Amino acid sequence: MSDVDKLFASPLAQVSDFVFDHDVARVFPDMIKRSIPGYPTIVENIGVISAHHAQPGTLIYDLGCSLGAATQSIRRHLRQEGCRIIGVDSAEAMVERCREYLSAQDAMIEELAPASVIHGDILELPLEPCSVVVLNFTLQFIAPDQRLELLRRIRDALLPGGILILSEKFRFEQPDTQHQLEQVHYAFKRANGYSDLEIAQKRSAIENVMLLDSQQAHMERLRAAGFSQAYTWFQCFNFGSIVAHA
Ligand code: GEK
Repeated sequence: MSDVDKLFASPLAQVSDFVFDHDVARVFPDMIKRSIPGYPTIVENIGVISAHHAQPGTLIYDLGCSLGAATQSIRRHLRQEGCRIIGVDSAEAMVERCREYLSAQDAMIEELAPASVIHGDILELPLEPCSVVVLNFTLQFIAPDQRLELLRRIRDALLPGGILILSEKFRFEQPDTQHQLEQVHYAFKRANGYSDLEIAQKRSAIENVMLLDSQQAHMERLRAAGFSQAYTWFQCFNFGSIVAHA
């Protein structure tokens, strides 16, 4: 169902800012697996962590769901009765394909928790009371000055005992650490078949649209948003995932 990512393989006269369009949606599963170290582990364990914390009869949100990888994982692991999952994404191309993937999952496995996908902006979507919210590599695409407000709204929507799972690419304050982890990330991409040209062109395309925070900045913002506890449960190179408790 997914093609091999060759979007940046040929020299481009001008590298435009990265957008989540039909071309990206077509190659997305291949692109994200070959670009984010630990992505399959993170996605699988978002299912485990969500199933551990989900409360019966409540909502679970997957914000910036793309093709619904996290939603599918949650559905595979969830055992609680009466939960419903809502995926949200602002890219129409992603939403269309996500619905197809979820229908395919429904056709293969019986009695999964119902999941639906909303085409919309998570900055404008009113959030209903929920027990789990997932932001799997989405917050880094939100304008920095909107991030705290979004986290506050998520915190306010979470029921007592609820959690947010926040995965991000991290920036490191220490220039040496930043350099070393960036280099090893490029080595990971080369090991997955990306050329130096692809790596350089993708980097130019994404640098204006994906603005990174340090782990410390994330922790401070989560605290400011009202979360009582937050910890990193996974890290591979400069990518990681945090659980924050309401
Ligand atoms: C996964 N979570 O595979 N509102 C809604 N969606 C948005 C917004 C917004 N304001 N801004 C960006 N997006 C997924 C991967 S990808 C990460 C998430 C990546 C969406 C955007 O359209 C894209 O689908 C997603 O956030 C980010 O588990 O490509 O590195």
